This record gives sequence, structure tokens and C-alpha cells, in this order.
Amino acid sequence: MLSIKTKKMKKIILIAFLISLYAFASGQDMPGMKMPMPEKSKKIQKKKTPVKAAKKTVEMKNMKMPVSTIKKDSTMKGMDMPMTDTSKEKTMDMGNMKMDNMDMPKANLGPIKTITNNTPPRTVRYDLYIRDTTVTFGKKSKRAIAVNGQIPMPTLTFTEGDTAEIWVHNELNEETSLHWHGLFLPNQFDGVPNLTFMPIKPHTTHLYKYPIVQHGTHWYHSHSGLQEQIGMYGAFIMNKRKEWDIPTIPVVLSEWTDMNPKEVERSLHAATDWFAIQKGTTQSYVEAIKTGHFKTKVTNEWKRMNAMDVSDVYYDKFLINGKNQNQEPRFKAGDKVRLRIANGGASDYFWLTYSGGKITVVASDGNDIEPVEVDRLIIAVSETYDVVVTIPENKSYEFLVTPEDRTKSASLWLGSGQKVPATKLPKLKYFAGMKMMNDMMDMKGNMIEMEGMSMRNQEMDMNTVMYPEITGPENPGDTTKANNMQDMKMNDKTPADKMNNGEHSMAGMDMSENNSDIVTLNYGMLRAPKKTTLPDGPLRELKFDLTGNMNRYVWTLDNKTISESDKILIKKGENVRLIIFNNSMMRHPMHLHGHDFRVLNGQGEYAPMKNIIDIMPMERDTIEFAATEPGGDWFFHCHILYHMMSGMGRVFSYDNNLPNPEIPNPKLAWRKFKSDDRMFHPMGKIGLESNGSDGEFMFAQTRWKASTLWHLGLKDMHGYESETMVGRYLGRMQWWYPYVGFDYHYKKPNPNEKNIFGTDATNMFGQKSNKENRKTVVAGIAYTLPMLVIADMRVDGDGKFRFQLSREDIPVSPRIRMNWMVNTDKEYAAGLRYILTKYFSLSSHYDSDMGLGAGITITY
Ligand SMILES: [Cu+2]
Repeated sequence: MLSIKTKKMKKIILIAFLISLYAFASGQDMPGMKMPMPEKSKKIQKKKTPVKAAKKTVEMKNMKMPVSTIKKDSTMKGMDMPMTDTSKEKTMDMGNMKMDNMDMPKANLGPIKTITNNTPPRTVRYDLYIRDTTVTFGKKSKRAIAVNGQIPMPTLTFTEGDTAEIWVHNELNEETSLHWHGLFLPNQFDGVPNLTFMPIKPHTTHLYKYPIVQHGTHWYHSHSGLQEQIGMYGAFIMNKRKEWDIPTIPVVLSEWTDMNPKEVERSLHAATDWFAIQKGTTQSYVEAIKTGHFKTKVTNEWKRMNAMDVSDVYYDKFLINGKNQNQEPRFKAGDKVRLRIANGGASDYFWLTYSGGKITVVASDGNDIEPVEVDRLIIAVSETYDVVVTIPENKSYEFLVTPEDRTKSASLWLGSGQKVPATKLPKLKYFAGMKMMNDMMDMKGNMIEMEGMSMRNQEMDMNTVMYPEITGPENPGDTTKANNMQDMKMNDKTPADKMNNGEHSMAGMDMSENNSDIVTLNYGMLRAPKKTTLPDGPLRELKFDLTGNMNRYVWTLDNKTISESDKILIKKGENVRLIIFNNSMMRHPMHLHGHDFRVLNGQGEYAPMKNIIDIMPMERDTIEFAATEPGGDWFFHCHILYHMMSGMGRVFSYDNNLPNPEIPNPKLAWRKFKSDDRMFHPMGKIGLESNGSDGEFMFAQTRWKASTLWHLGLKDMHGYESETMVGRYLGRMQWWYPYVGFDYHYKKPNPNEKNIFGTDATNMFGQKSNKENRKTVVAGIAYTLPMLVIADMRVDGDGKFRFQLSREDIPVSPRIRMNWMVNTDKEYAAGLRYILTKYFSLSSHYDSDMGLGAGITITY
């Protein structure tokens, strides 16, 4: 029997739940409610900037940026910036933080001989045979696709003025396509299946024939499904009539996974963190506590974020021209070598570093730029850069290619003799990154824009806080770093503090003391050698937000997928300006087909021309292009393969409606084109334990989810339940999930039941329970609360209410996940799972109906 007092208590608790749900649902904190974190009262100290004689560095420590909504002041408190005019030295080099109007580290390549091609323009024919093959790049032999027996596909070389005649022989048992990335060509040859032509059917031949009207380093790849991930990428080089007479090597970068890419895609949608486990980047509570970042972790989950990540997929190998280790021994001391680098990876950015000295960047996306000398650069997915490196002595120098997540690397060795390795990039400081993300994101899941700070064109790499080579080690035990760390800690205020203070600080953004002389390329440094101003014409301005939802792996523009949006009509002769804000937690390499755009990077009339723009979180970038094509549909999309497939893109369509001879049925083609991001992915979790089986299986896509879950005890008194539901996720962050379904519940009453809430014959609302024999429809709404707790309110056809709180997959340790659930039907459960492999975990859980059990859980 329950006392009246406890009954009252329960009602109070319940009401409190409901009120808090309402409060969070409306996206606001309760008045006077604070984050559940202790406040810090330490005052922030300003530190004097050490101005060294030759190297001018700027400290961004304790840098605060006023948030636009709170203060309109654009001064940067606590930020001292000694402006210098030392021309040779890097001025204001704050890691990657470069401010406007600064001298650039110009390069002096010295005299380079040129060679003139006097062969008259001609038709260059290639025959490409696309075949299935088996490779062992990783640990196992796996299926791949080779062209003419090669991975990467053969390098296709032309000279400006030639005509390309490329015969594609599809010997696969599936459709394929080839897209010529960065090329200006008639739309019907652009190679986007179901958009610019119909896919190349199995065992047929397709001819691409178009004039070569430009020059530079480009590449080509399949635009069908996930074929690009398993070998369908290659270099596409268009020489000028007059080229530099130095050795030139096409360098195609890529990743390899032993996992079938379809499974990669499904796993991303299934929100498994198996890739993080493989990378060792789970960022669990145990790791957080061990490294003193407990509060950071709590804040992160409070803001409903999952672990910080810089890349989505775990890869088994990284490849340069199809090999992990490449040798080019033919070079001698003093040789200059031009590398024509294309990132043919499906989802990874790469750091490029060289042990033989500086890297001189001479072109980007096939367009020449004023040479610029750097220590390193990052190449976005599908970008190309031409760089020149020098062989200093008769040794073998390492050109090191490191994926952004720094899990592994690949090397190209230039020269022969003693090996001179490049410095490996140290592991990322994930908790520093997490802290930064916490500060960048508000409670509604929006990236806070820093006014008065130019967050654009990669000029300020927020990820710098994660780079130990610039911001020092994660947990320095040594005292030399004590001051440094002290400063970082001072910024360790809770978001609530900051909001209260009306300011926003970039916690831990210290980019000064260590190695600040590393010069990293950013878009602000790219300057075209000739004016790139657009021809006169009417200007169209379009704005996009890059949006996404990590948890459900939905990637969109303005919260709409490709299939949810219409084509954007443009007119020949007009100039189109795109202002793009990245309101997501990941960087996105946005690519426009068939046109180069100017990147408005502060270089005025000399803005560089590119076809890819990497946009970091919180950045607002502006690009513009002249609509010069006679017609056609031109794809504009994120080039991370799995982002594109989930719908991150748009189609620019010339409004003159010129029929495309390659698309006989445009309506059907358009429908097929949109099917990629509408795909449902299966996923599930099946527990087989000594007390019965608990599980859930579902099919989900961008918005819709159909699921069935069950609790099957071994005895009648343990109960049997099965619930099948269909629902739709709402809102940009998809925190809301209304659903309808059918619930079947049978349970034999247990007279000896030991329920902590007393008898479960009635629910907490005082309604008589129908769980003994429930066969009824249900309707409800679930909402994701801070700490990633799911609140679920539902009513069934018998008029019974149920309110439930639950949390899945709490990352206790790198491989241990915890879950719990409690509801007003007086049901509760808690469990632990130790992840053995991607699909199997050891698990144990206690359930108020089924008791304690242990066994295995299959995750799919
Ligand atoms: Cu993307």
C-alpha cells in the first residue's frame, strides 16, 4: 500500500517532468535555472603579448568575442594584435588565423623554364574499360572497381584546344557514370546520372566527346552510388600550350575501407559509433574524467551533441596513386618537382606536409594562383592543388599525406638515398575540440556567429584548438606548460556563465606559444594572377545555410534535402552570388559543376577561381559565378560522398529549357535522381539475454521512421510486449518525433512483484493498468532533452497515458555503453553493454518486468 504522502510526491515529480519538458521544448532555459555545473569565479587575466624581434606572433588567449545578439560591439576584448609590416616574415600568423590586409608569405620560385607544345590541336581518344576486381589494400581481399585494370583510373592527359573522345565500356553488372570534375563542357557530357544523362547501363558503351577549353589539374570520378569509394577516381590533366619544364607528377589521394561502402553508409545512418571505437576517439565519460574534461563532456551532452568528430568514416588504408608508400627516386639535389594533387577521397580531408622544406602552392582547382609558400595545407575532399617542392640534397624526402583525423598516413618519397621522414602529425585533442564546439553552439543547436571576427575562407581554423603542434599537448604534465594550461582553464566557464555575462569566449583558443611559425595555407592567401571580375550582368544573390543532424546523419541546405527542394532557375548572362553559412558541426566541401566561381576572399579583383569551397563550421563565405552556359542542369553539392547521398545539394537549372538529348524522359529521370536521399536504411538492436529478449528494428530515412520493438520474457509473469510505430522527425535538429502505432502487451499478474513504485496495477496517473492484456493503438510524441534523454508522452486507445524518460548508449568507457528507462507505468530498466565488434556486444540489464538478465546484444 502506498501512503498518501508518496502518492503526492510522485504527482509532484511527474508534474516537474512535464514542466521541464515544456521548458526545453520551447528551447529556453527556465527562468533562473542554471546548468548543472559549478561556476568558476576566477577572473580572466590578460596576458601581455610577447613580441619577438623577427617573428610577430599574436596571442589569442582569453580571446572573447561578443555575440551579435547580445552586443553589437565588434572590438575584440583581450585580444592584442601587433600589426607589423615585416614583409618576409609571416605576420599575424596565429596558427591558421589570418586577418585581412596582411602581407602574404609570397614565394619566389626562381626562374622556371617553359616548354611550348607545337602539336596542333587534335582529338585525343581514350578507351576506358570498367571492370570488377579484387584488391587487398586493407587486411582482407575486397571487391573494387578498376578501369583498364588500374586503381586509380588512368590519368587522362590533354592539351588546351584538344578534343576529348572518351569511350566508356561498362563491363560491370551495374550502372555507372563518369563525371569530369571541374570541367567546362556541354551539360549532356557532365556525367551526373539521371540529371545530365542516363546512367551507362551494364555491358554497354558510352561516348563522351567535348572540347578541352581550359587547363589545369582536375580529376574524374564515378557519380553513381558509392562507386567512387571503391576505385573510380583518376587524374584529368589539361596542359597549357606553354607549360613549366619541370618534372610533374599527378598525385591522386584516396581512402580505402574493407567495409562495403553501402554498409558504411548504413552504419552512418544507424548512428553506430563503431568508427569512433576503431579510431580510438569515443570520448567516453571515463576518458573525460581521466583527462579532467568531465564538465566539457557533460556540457556537450547537455547541448544534445554526440562525440566530437572531424571525419565520419574509419578507413583501413590511405593511398597515393593507389599505394600507401610511393617512391619517386629519380630526383636529384636542386630539382624542383610539381605535384598535381587531387583529393579523390570519398570523405576525408588530408594534411599535406613535406620534409624537404617549404611547399609552394601554385594552383588550386586547376586555376593558377600567385605562388605562395607554406609549411602545410589541407586539401578538401575533391579539391585539387598544384604545388612545387624542391629536393634539397641527394636524399629521399617524404611528402606526407595525413587524413584530417590523423589516424594513419600515406607517403610519397621524392629522391633517393637516406630517408628524411616528415614529422608525423600528433593525435587530435578531441576534448579541446569538444569544448570549442560547446562554446560555438547554442541550446537550439545553432552555430553562434562571431561578429567582428572574420569567420570565413578557412582564415580561422577553429579546429586549431585540437592541434597539439600548435596549441600544446592535451594534458601536459610538465610545468613548462602550466601557465598555458592555466589560461585555458580560466576560460573554462559554463555556457550559462557566458550567457549571463553576455559574452562568448573561444575557450582554450591559444594559438601562440608553440610552433606558431607553422604557415598553413588558407583561402585568404589565394590570389589569381589575373583579374577575375565577372562580366557585366544582373546580379542574383542567394543565401544558404549548411545544415545537418549528426545523430541521424541527415545533411541538408536550409534543412531541405535535394529531393525536398526544387531546381534553382538561373538565366544565361546573369551573375549568381551565393552566401553560404555553415550552421553545422562539420566542414563541407561544396562543389559546383561546370562553372568556376570567384571566392570573395579579400583579394578584390584578383579573387581566386575555384570549383570547390571548403566551408568550416561557423564560417560565412561568399562565392559568385557567371551563368555562361547555354543551358542545362548543374549540380551543386557537398562532395563528401555520404553527405551528398543523404541529400546535401541543389540543382542550378538554366531557365531556357533547352531539351537535353541524353534525357528522353526528364520527369522519370528527375524522380530517379531524387531517390538517393529518400532511401530507407535498416537498423536494429536485438538483445538475447537469460531473462528474455529485448529489441528494436527499424527502417529510417531523412524524416520518416518505421520501427518495431519488443520485450519478450521467458515466463508469462515477465510479460510479452510488441510495439510497432511509424513517425516523422520534425525540425532542423529533429528533436521532435510524433508517432502512431500499435501496442500489444500481455503480462500475467505477479503477486510477488517487487516494484520500487509499489504495485503496477495502476499507473502513476492513477489509471488502471492495461498491461495484462493490451491490444490497442497508440499515439505519442518523443522529444530529445538535454543530456540526450528522450522524453516520450503517449496515449493509447484505452485512454491510458504514459510518460517515459530514457537514454540509450551513454558512453561510459570506450567500449561500455549504458542505458536506462523509467516510465509512469512503473516500468524501469537499466543496462550495460560491452561492445566486442561492430555487431556483437556482451550485455546485461535489469528490467522491472523481466528481472535481471545477461547475454549478448546484436547491433545492426
Ligand atoms: Cu558535407
